[in-house]
Amino acid sequence: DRRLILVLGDQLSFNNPALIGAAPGQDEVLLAEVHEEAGYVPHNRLKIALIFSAMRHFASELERGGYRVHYRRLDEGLPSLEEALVQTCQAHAFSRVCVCEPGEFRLRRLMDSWPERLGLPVDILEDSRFLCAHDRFRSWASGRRQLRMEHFYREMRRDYGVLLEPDGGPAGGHWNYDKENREGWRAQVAIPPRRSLRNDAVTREVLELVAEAFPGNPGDLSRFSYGVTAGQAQAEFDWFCEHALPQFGRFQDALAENEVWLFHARVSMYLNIGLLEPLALCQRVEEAWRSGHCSLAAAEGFIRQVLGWREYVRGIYWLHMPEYRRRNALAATTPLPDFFWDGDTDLRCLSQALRQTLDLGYAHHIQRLMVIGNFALLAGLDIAAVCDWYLADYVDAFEWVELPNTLGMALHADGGLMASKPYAASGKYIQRQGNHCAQCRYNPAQMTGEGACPYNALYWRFIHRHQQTFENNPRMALVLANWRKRKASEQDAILGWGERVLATLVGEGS
Ligand code: DLZ
Repeated sequence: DRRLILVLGDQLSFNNPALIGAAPGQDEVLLAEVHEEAGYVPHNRLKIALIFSAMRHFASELERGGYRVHYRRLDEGLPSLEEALVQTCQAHAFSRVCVCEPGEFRLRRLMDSWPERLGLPVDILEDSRFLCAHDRFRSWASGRRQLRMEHFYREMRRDYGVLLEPDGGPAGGHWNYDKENREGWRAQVAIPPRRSLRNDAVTREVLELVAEAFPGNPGDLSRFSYGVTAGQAQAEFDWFCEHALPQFGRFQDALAENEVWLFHARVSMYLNIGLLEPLALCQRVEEAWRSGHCSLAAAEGFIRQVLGWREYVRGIYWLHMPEYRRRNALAATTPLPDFFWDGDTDLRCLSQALRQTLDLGYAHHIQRLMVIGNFALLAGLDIAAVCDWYLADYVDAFEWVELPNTLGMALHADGGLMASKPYAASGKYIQRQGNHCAQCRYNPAQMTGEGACPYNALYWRFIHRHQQTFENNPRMALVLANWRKRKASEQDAILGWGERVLATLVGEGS
């Protein structure tokens, strides 16, 4: 009974359930760089490089662990994972194929036809690297009218005994210290400089391959310095715990001029391809708090993202796909403006967030949610186009995590399933969170006219257009009342300016 174990590019862990219990002398492993996976959206070149280099390094580790590994490189020209399997199964005698379930619905669907095509049984195993199994999420969700992250998160804290008092209550008396995670950036403290990794020969070869094979994709390969092994990823996380975690809590939502990493952990890309595991990170961060190294707000802020939010969005994705992908509750259909591909706009916050996304495949969550996402929401940009852009451009983006975050949270296109109100904000929010505005040509205190921050009029235009939708939403009552209090002439001026701004920025307007 000899099995062929397929390991996907985002499943690079010995704790991959398809590898647990496998027999190195007998079972063999297939990893394949293929055009279908590398091309279903125009991925950022750093994302492709990260995945290919990490795949190649993991293949070496598997060989060191005694496995025979079939590794197929992109320049062999294989079109798809299916074709890679067909060829490997034809050349060698296997009794079955074994794979961990993929993170994307698209690929899960494709796998349905594999047994027939291969003439072999295909075992698809549940991905045990996540902390909330599909059944667990379904039973939590069933019978609930609203699926709020906060309630889910508390159950996960209890399930895993994370940040609890001995009596089972939350550490420090509160479940959530979000209010202490929102300080704006005024350069209050020094940001520790990141160590930059030296790319080894394997990575350098991958960088050359990617440059050649994907000349038109975004991504500045000369700035590639991500970890590509579990050891390097762990070293980066250790660095974060030591140097950045103590300030992470305060500045989780901060927007800082010309600062890419701030105090962020920079581990989502490693978690999402299997180089790090979520529970170990949470336990290490809890330990940092218990030993007095960081505040409870910092530790809880990190753990909320990993144990709460990350598992929650995955649950939402699998509960509602494939229908979720087609939702467009606010009827947003405006095509993406060109500056989404070059960052060339004079809105300073937006330009910086877009440029670093395009160059490095990274922006932190407030840039993604409140700068780029907020702009897309207010401008009514086409949901599917925005979602594909996020999926392609972030090094940590796979659809299970990207789609709920973009479509549900940032764009409010799921009709409020995830978020009880839209994350819409004017320029005032962006000003409060950071120091972009001081050097921007637009003024967040001005509503209309040439110098006015475009987020302002776009914000009120958005509120005006969707009044009916939010009429009975108690969390929107104050905003709606504020809008309606304004004189008709004032409203007209703001709306008129909003249309002009939109026409200038995205080449449209109604
Ligand atoms: C994202 C990606 C890319 C760019 N290339 C490959 C590849 O060549 N081979 C592979 O096995 N996986 C790749 N991946 C990751 C897959 O797209 C990912 O496993 C699915 O989207 C499911 O999450």
